[in-house]
Amino acid sequence: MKKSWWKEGIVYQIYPRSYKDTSGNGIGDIYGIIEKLDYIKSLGVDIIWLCPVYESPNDDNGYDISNYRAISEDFGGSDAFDKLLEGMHDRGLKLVMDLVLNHSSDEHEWFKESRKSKDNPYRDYYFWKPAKNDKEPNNWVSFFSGSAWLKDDITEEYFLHLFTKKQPDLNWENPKVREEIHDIVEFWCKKGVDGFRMDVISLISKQLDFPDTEDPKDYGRAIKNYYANGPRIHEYLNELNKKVLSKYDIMTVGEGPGIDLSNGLDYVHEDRDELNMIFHFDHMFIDNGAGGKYDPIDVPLPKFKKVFNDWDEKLKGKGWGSIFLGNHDFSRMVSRFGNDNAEHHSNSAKLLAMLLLTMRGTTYIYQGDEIGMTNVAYPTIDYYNDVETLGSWNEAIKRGENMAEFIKLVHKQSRDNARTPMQWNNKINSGFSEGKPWLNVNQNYDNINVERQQEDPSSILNFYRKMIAIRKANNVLVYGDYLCLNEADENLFVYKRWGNSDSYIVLLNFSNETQTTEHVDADIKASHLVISNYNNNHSFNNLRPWEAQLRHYLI
Ligand code: ISL
Repeated sequence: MKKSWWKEGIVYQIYPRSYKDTSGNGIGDIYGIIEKLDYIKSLGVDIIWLCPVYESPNDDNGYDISNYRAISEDFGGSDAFDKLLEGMHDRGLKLVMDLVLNHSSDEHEWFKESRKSKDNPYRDYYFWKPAKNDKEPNNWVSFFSGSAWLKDDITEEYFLHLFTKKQPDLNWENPKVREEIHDIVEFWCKKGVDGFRMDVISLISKQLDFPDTEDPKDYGRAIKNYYANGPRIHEYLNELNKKVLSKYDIMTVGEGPGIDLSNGLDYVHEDRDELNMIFHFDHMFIDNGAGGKYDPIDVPLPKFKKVFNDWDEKLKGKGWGSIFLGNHDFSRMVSRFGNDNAEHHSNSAKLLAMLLLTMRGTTYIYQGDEIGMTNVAYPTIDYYNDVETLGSWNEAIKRGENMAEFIKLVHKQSRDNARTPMQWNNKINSGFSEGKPWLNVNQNYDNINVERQQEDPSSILNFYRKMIAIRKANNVLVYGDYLCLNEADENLFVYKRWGNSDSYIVLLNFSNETQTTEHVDADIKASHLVISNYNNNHSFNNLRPWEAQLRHYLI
């Protein structure tokens, strides 16, 4: 495949609200990121994906933008941003901005105009519909509970909002909207940013007859069949690429709810000039039961492996993948896919790091995962901030659920698990802020923090550094072929990566018990150990709980 910096690069994702507060107002800011640039560089990563920092009323923590060209004063304004970009480029780090183009804030000038009257020139910037039989125009449910339509008093029509009611969906059918969007993207390209993560880009083209879904409660299906992959999606992406993106050396990664194996390649095929990469969610929604996220089911390891195997097979030689196990919208990866009990915490976090850094596709590391930050369990709902969590909580009350049980689901599934402040040290508020943090710090910061792990050569943090250095030094781990050697095995994930002259074998024990590898058909005997998460006795026959080995041999 064609080589490029964004295939070889390793991405570190920052949720700025929770990274580092320098002003004392309890909200992380851009100066905080600047303060930590040397730390970020020391990880060995190449690219920072910065979650939204634009002006926003923060109904959804920045994913509701009221001015696409201005940086929020809460985060330090545009001076801070310019300094950040300069500080990053000085260190050879690239910046990927988060762009939210499916919807704006209802406080954006366009929407303020749009609501005013049916003949306002901005009316068609959004989707307005009259009532149908005195009710909403259709039965669509928003991502955050309740109808996706809200009636506005001024004109008594409904507007579409697939997310909160303060996030009206933009009407990409309107060429003026697309022109505005092209200008915004060009504005940031000219500023010198190096790429974009495009929020819910799979949703930008709508089915204009807005058909009812068969079953609004079957949410996954509604997203796939009704909200995502609309009729003009590829035309819009192609146009954006042609008019703006192709003129710059930048990377793009589209967030893709509703994208699956049947259509994923259409977004990233190298001949199609649309996006470089997408985030699909096949492994992230894998534990959603019939009732969705708050109805979780157990996931056998083969099902998890199959997602990686199938996607690699689908994309290989034609498009490029994104490898991630967590972000600001999901539980902490070690609590979810590893084991965050004291005994297994460190090894399982390192095992997941090895997975992230040995798969084919660009690696994305979410802030705090490099020290194994875990889920949080606040005692009551009052501690939670996330609009999705609160919406689901209110729906559960309406359904008459047992809320003492439901809080346990919130502990497991809330997006706030990933949004607790970064744990820098064991001082007040984990070194995140001198003020009251906007979201409470996870109380395990005494034990899990950057400062402590810096000094410990066998820490999770230092394991990340080593794994990153290994990947960066060995392009076989980037471009080499991939094959899973044991898809059916319930406990072990074993795969190889190989090039013309050498090969790696990755052995991962996803269980709390020792497992034998004797039944795995692999050339393990001739290999030597490159790195492991255990310090001693590296038998390849028996893998201890959560043991991870990267092995190498010449072909
Ligand atoms: O968070 C989710 C599940 O709990 C997802 O359904 C998520 O809402 C979806 O992947 C879209 O996420 C993106 O757009 C949202 C924003 O709230 C998320 O933070 C963002 O990543 C709306 O802009």
